Order: sequence, then C-alpha cells, then structure tokens
Amino acid sequence: MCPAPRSLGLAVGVALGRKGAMWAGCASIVGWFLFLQTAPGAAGARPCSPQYFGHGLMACECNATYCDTLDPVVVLALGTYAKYESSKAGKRLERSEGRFQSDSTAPDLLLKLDTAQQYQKVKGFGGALTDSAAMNIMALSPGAQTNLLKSYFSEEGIEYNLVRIPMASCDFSVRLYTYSDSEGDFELRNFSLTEEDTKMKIPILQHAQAVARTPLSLYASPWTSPIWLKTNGAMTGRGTLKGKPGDKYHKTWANYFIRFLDEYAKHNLTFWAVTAGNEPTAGEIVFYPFQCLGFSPEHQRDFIAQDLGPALANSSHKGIQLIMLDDQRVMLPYWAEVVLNDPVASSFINGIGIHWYLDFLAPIDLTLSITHHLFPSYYLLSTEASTGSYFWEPRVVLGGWDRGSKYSHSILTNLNNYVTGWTDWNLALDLEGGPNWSKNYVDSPVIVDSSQDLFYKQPMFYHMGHFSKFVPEGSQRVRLVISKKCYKCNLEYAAFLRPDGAAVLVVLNRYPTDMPFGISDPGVGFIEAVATADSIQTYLWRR
Ligand SMILES: *[C@@H]1O[C@H](CO)[C@@H](O)[C@H](O)[C@H]1NC(C)=O
Ligand SMILES: *[C@@H]1O[C@H](CO)[C@@H](O)[C@H](O)[C@H]1NC(C)=O
Ligand SMILES: *[C@@H]1O[C@H](CO)[C@@H](O)[C@H](O)[C@H]1NC(C)=O
Ligand SMILES: *[C@@H]1O[C@H](CO)[C@@H](O)[C@H](O)[C@H]1NC(C)=O
Ligand SMILES: CC(=O)N[C@H]1CO[C@H](CO)[C@@H](O)[C@@H]1O
Repeated sequence: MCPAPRSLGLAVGVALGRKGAMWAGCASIVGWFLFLQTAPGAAGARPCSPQYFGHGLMACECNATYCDTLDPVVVLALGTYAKYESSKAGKRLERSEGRFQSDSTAPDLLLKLDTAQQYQKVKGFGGALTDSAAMNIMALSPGAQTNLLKSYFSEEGIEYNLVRIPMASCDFSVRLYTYSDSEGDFELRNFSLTEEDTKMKIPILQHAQAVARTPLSLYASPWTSPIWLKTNGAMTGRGTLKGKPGDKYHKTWANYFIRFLDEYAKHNLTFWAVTAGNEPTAGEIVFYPFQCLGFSPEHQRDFIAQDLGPALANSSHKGIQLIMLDDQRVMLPYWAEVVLNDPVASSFINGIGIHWYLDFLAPIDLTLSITHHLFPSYYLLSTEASTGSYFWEPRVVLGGWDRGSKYSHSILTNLNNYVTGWTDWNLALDLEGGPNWSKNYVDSPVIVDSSQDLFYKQPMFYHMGHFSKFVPEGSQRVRLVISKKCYKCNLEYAAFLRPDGAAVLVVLNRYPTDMPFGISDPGVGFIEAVATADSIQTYLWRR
C-alpha cells in the first residue's frame, strides 16, 4: 500500500509528513517531494492504517510492529502557520502549512485573536489508568504496549500530561477490593497495594513516564473506603463513613490516602493531586450498583477541614493538590459555596473536579462560569468523561466519528468556560467496553483486541490530540472577537497563547457541510480557511 497520491499533488504548504514517509516502497518518491518542500520535522511520521467498520466508521489500527505516529510539533517562521486536520472523511491529525496573507476578503465568519484579553491557564489533558485499562494494555505484546503508550504520552503521539488513577477498585476492575480489607485495622497495618498496582498500573505508569518528554501529572481518586469504615458495611449502595469528621473513622480514611501516596512514592511515582473522592453523591443513592462513598457537601467540607487537609499537609506529600467535588457539574455552584466558604476547608483545596454525565441538566454558564466568578482562585478541571455510558447508547462503536466530536465539543465548551483541562475515562478498553465486574461497559479512545495483539485508535483519540498535543500546560486562553455575517456558521473554537509565545486555535465543525471562515491575528495577518464538513482543525503559528 502506497499513500494516497492526493496529498503529493497538493500545492505549496501541504505537509507530506503523515501521508509522506510511509513504508519503504514509497520512500523514494515521497522523499523527493519532502526534499522539494522541506516541510520541517515532517520526516518520520507514519500514517494511519485505516480499518473500516461500515459507513463513515474508521479507526486506525496498530500492532506490535506498526502504529501511526506524529512528528514533534514545530512552530514555523513568522508569517507561516501549521494546520492539523482530522475529519470524518478520513484525515487523522494530517499536517499542512500555509502563509498568512496581508489582506482578507471579509469572510462571513472572522475569528480575530485578541491577546489583550486573557483567561485561565491550562493544566492539561489525559485519561484514567483504571484496572480495566491496565489489564487491556498488559494483554498486548511488549511491542504493541510500547506503541500504545507512545501514542498517548510521547512526542510521536498526542502527548497527554494528565493521568487519573483510581485508588483501589472501581467499576472498571474485575473484582471489588480496597487496600485495607482487614476488619478494624485502624492503624492501617495491613494496608497493601494489590497486584493490579504492582504488576500492572505501576509498571505502565513508569513506562508512560519513560516515553513522555515532560513529567506526567498524576492524580488519584478513591471510589470507596474499606467496608469496616462504612455505615452500610458494603462497597456498593448507599453508605458513608461511620461517625463524624475528626473521629477515628475519618482519620483512618484520611491516612489511607497518605499510605497510598507513600506506597506509590516507593516506586518513584509522585502525585500532583488527589480528589477527595469519586462522585460523592453516588453514595447517597440507594442500591447504587458499584463502589461509592457518599458525602454531602457539608460532610466533605468537614472531612477536608478536620481530616484529609491536615493529613496531607502533615505528610511528606506536602506540595500535593486537593481537588473537591469530582462529580457532576450540576452540583455547582452549590457544592463550591458550601465547601469553599469555609475558611479552613478552603485553605486545603486547590481546585474543583467535574464529570460530564449530567451536563444536559446543567447549563454551563449557570454552573461553571458562575463558580469561577464566585471562586476565581480555585481551578476547574474536568476529571471524567466517556461515551457509550447512557443506557440508550451502544457501548463500543468502532470508528465512530460523532463520539470524537462529542469529546471536542465538551472540551471546547469547558475551556471557553474557565475549565483548565479535560480528563478522559479509561485509557483503553476491550471490544466489549470492559472488562468490568459490574457490567457497566463504555467506549474508549483506544480499543484493544488482545486476541489479535492489536489496538484501534478511535476518532476520540485524535479529537483529544487536537488539544493535548498543541495546547501544553501553561498555555493561556485568549479572547476571540467574532464577526459573523452568516446565519448558519455554527463553528466552535477556542484560542490560546502557549508558553513559547505561539498561538493555537482549535476549530470544530460538527456539521456535514464545508464552512469557509477567516482567522485574523493583528500584526501577523489573515488566514482564509475552510472548516471542512465534520472536521476538527488545530492552527499553530508564531507571533
Ligand atoms: C501490523 O500492521 C501493519 C500495518 O497495518 C501490517 O502491515 C502488518 O501485517 C501487521 N502485523 C501483524 C503481525 O499483524
Ligand atoms: C493483618 O492480617 C493478618 C493476616 O492476614 C491478620 O492476622 C491480622 O489480624 C491483621 N491485622 C489487623 C490489624 O487487622
Ligand atoms: C524518578 O522519576 C523521575 C521523573 O519523574 C526521573 O527523572 C528519575 O530519574 C526517576 N528516578 C528513578 C530512581 O527511577
Ligand atoms: C503530624 O504528624 C506527626 C507525626 O508524623 C504527628 O505526631 C502529629 O500529631 C501530626 N499532626 C497533625 C496535625 O496531624
Ligand atoms: C468479575 C466479572 O464479572 N468480570 C467480568 C467483566 O467483564 C468481562 C468481559 O468484559 C467478563 O469476562 C468478566 O467475567
């Protein structure tokens, strides 16, 4: 298979990187074009090996010996820009280049960068290393595992910098356990990591860190405490910690966090943050089907003020950040008001974690923007999202473009409402969307077929990459001034200044028609652009 010659025929500025240097048989022709056009850094990238699953469904297949790659991001000379595009029609982070013009022909939709107006700083993008994700990754041969982890974490991949790690089991485990299941062990003498950690999650995190260019920001969330600390004596169903904040049940639960951090530190894995607990409102629901630990906002406030905050501050993990809520944004701003208006609790807290599952009940400006304006010094971070989780949806849809668009739509609306980063759920699942002891299967950007030692990189993976690779930690969102003369120009966008001074603009078109538009950066020039039907584009330029 030689790369589609269409990219070779394109005019100046079309990068040959991804379509270019492919397999050996094509190298000579392609090399000639590469030389001619000297696309910087475009030499090594390998294109997607497409697999089709029906009309409009396409995923990129990787195995032990082959996986599509990207070149390191290079900011081009002033006056030129790099464009990366993925589309339902089949592009996957396909790179091209163009030149700014000095004049525009007044497009119907103009996006003008206004760097004088700056908003939140970006923390980053990533996914969760659940037990299920770890099992799927470990089920691959070493070569395929390396290709998977490089795809997510390395410079030849999409450069995730955030990883969420469940503390002990959750619904995406194959059994129910905590690290301290022996009854009444208030000193946590029998606390111990399990084989899920020592044989899977820890080696994978070490491997991921080894292929990443910069240190990963790890953060941990527990789903349930040991059952002997709980009112209902079970990991699932409605229940909370016995007793009251400040007592031995709450102190033991806080110390459990410290023990977890101590154990991972022995493996050279230090954490950027912990959340106070996954979905505390789940544990208030009778017969809740998987691991949970219920808290009201008042209870979380007092647990943080009296137990978890002091325990972290008094541990050897002093710099670690604490994220409250870690639950649906519909709880905002109420939870933030209860917890952060307490001077002691708020002194231990750095940010607010939100999940996306009930977003349809929670207008973003009435939840996130309000919370940001009430508590501007606490960051908002999206800590969990997955597709295929509603009962009316299919679980895994191999190659589903719309699931990728759901991700980027959520990321853009979140970023445009002060959210500082976005964390996907399971990094990898199997063809069924598991394994999962509670049969709560969902979809993932990477689906592993261990029987064939291969994995599929889904459209969701590339939608994540349009942000994670180009909007590094420390980037700052800036204003876009929109001039609109059209009725149906429903593009979605967000713009950033990166720490290296370059500008990044991400543009999503969720409609099946091409949409011409213009980009203006005063002092640099204009770009006449087209957001092709069902596509996502990232523009990157020096200024
Ligand atoms: C790995 O993938 C490449 C590209 O799709 C393919 O040519 C090769 O046959 C695959 N190897 C195996 C062992 O399936
Ligand atoms: C720890 O576990 C051992 C055996 O697994 C048990 O005999 C002992 O009582 C436990 N200690 C505590 C404090 O629970
Ligand atoms: C620990 O990890 C850091 C990166 O996070 C690395 O620089 C260092 O070499 C590692 N140390 C050991 C002993 O593995
Ligand atoms: C801090 O830790 C020390 C021992 O490490 C302990 O003696 C002390 O009581 C702790 N203080 C608080 C406030 O938890
Ligand atoms: C414990 C349990 O029920 N595990 C199941 C989780 O799902 C996989 C399939 O994805 C089953 O094979 C396991 O039996």
